[in-house]
Amino acid sequence: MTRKTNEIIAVALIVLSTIGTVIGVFAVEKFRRGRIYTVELIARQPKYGNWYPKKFTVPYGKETRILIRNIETVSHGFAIPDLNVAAKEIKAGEVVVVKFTPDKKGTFPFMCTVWCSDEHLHMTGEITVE
Ligand SMILES: [Cu+2]
Repeated sequence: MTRKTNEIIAVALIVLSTIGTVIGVFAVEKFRRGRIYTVELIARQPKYGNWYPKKFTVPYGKETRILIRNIETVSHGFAIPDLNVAAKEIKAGEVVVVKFTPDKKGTFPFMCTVWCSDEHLHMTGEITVE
């Protein structure tokens, strides 16, 4: 083989392995995303609308993440005591992600854990695992 042919083969191998890597990364990412169940939750004081949604369902045994978006000017918190899930303080304007795998079926309360207003104790909702 000539030197030129060797160079062409080398370049072809580099191009193929690069394409293969890129396709592989996308495939793994798609698979990973498909495996995680995502819920988006908005946090508001009860007088401004409360949790939205106030009730939601997640699949039993599947890795779940909840994106909690605080669209207010006060801090909120988040906890599902029955499932051992809690978020740190969610400051105004922040998004906090909690990840867990529901290991119990049923309907459980979730609530705000930071004193946000005089209606704080009404800032509750329900999560169903089925
Ligand atoms: Cu609160």
